[in-house]
Amino acid sequence: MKTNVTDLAILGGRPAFAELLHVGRPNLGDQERFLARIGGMFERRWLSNGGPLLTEFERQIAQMVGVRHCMAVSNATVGLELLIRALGLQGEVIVPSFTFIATAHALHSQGVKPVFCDIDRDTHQLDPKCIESLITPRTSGILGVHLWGQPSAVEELQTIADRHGLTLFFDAAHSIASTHRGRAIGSFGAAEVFSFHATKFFNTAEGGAIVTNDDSLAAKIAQSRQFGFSGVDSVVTWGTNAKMTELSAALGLTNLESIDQFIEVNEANFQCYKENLSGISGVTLHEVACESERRNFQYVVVEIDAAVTGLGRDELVRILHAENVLVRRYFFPGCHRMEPYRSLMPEVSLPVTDLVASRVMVLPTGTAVSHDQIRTICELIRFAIAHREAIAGALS
Ligand code: T4K
Repeated sequence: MKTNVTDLAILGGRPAFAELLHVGRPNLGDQERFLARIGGMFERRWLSNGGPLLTEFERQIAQMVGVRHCMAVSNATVGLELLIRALGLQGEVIVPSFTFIATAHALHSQGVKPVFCDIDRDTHQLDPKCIESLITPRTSGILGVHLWGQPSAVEELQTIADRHGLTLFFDAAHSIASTHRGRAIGSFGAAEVFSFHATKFFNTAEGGAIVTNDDSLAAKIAQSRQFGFSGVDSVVTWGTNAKMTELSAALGLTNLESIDQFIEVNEANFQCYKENLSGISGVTLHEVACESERRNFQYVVVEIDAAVTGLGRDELVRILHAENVLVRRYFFPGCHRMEPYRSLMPEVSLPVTDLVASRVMVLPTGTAVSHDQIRTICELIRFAIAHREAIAGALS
């Protein structure tokens, strides 16, 4: 039997939402200002290949991050691929498995083996203690992921990379506008890659950017994102088409004007969840360490301990989906349990990743979600756990 709004209502729960509540509903800036930019684009008839909107967008991102170079790209996955190639990485690169599959695929597509490493139980970031035992003569780099918009253990990773002559670089897909020790994420390692996908709190519909202080790396990437051209008819290197359009840059410039407001909304949403989830045993909000640091509060992440709640994460996800709350199980089950890696490396064992991936649930946030809706989501979670026996019967 399907548990739905009516079932919870019969049990005395509050009927939930008529509309779907998503994780990853886009935040959007001022529509008039976006249309004005698009008006200029129509007049110029310049749509891609390095137009004025793109140039200005790259300038503003570089300035915000405090780096010399920003190369906007069509998405972060291709940005990672370009960067891996431009860094000349070969053999093996150590990377967390607890990340979106694109991180691993970017390495694999460039002929580099992702060597999956476990994460820290508390931070969910790559665990520096697990890295050195994975280093072999074939290891060329470490790819950290600043998961959930929070920093990796940057200093520890850099120390290990330096000690073994490895290149450290970062997947910063979640992390624009967050800082670490007062420095913007984007300015660490050899280079970092942001995602500006629609589901990110700051978006350009599709898009991303590679940011670095390395002049020669930036020059290589600028060429390789445009087929390897240097000038009009001279191709000097391998390349692909990874260009961001003027349309995306127009959205990026518009959304940049509202980025502080998006963060304020996200932070207030996080606090609202914190208040309303407090006291539910077995439901732990993943804390955002933000003392004297800036955080974008992009994701609201909870861990469900089924031994305490009596209701597993997956059951809770089913119940919330039935109530139109489309929570997500990011990043279940971990890249090492997805193809082609599961078949290529069946021996990989990552106990902390497995544990965290089996417990994590990501809740809706952003400007499309109201505090009333958040309170109702928390009420649903509380109610489902309190009535777990009746609900478990209905689910079976
Ligand atoms: N590295 C990391 C660590 C990443 O998390 C990602 C991407 C990447 C690299 C690669 O970045 P990109 O190449 O994408 O720039 C979504 C995003 O597509 C993906 O960008 C993101 N991470 C990942 C965490 O989430 P899905 O498969 O969950 O997307 P989807 O289509 O299920 O959308 C999620 C929810 O958002 C849906 O419930 C509907 C809602 N939505 C989505 C879109 C596109 C909207 O309301 N409006 C929209 O326009 O991957």
